[in-house]
Amino acid sequence: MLSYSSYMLTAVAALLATCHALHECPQNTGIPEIPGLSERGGLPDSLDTKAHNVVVNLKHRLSRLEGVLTLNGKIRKVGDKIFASNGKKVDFTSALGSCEEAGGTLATPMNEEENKAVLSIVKQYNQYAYLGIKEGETPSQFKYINSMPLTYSKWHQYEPNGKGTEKCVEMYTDGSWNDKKCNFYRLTICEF
Ligand code: MMA
Ligand code: CA
Repeated sequence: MLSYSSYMLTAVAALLATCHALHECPQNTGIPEIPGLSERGGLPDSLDTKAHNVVVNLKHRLSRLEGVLTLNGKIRKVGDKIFASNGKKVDFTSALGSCEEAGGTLATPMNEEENKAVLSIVKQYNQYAYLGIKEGETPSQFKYINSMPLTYSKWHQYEPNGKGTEKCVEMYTDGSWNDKKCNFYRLTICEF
């Protein structure tokens, strides 16, 4: 979790590109200011501190919300990604549809750290989950949903073995992957 002072640093950095350029500087946002960060906040006159203060407060507020969701086991944050599940077991197409409807996509671990974050949700529900990976036209060539080739994989021993007959990918409860037919009921895990 980021410290308060790192929010301030991040926010001050963000001050360099703000509402003046957009000609959309709010007069009164109704959002309480952070104590000590007053209207001018000791920043250069050229910067619109009020708009900047809005950025600081929104970032602080978002991080508190993320803290609650993390504490309650509702989300996993890894870098800029957030993984979450609705707890529902559905086929691949439905799972992808639910994720996209919520503004995300199916969980697609791109490295060991992300794979572990998805695994922790698989373990939380004790259910295998479909990943955002599908087999291309060439058998055994798996790709991301956006058609780009895989840059990371965690195949179980002897997988993938479907050779064109198992076009989806599930995560087992040890974090390893298996190519699998797409019409099973698997836990929906999305990334945002
Ligand atoms: C099932 C199915 C396959 C998987 C094998 C592993 C029998 O088929 O889940 O995708 O590769 O089990 O034994
Ligand atoms: Ca398989």
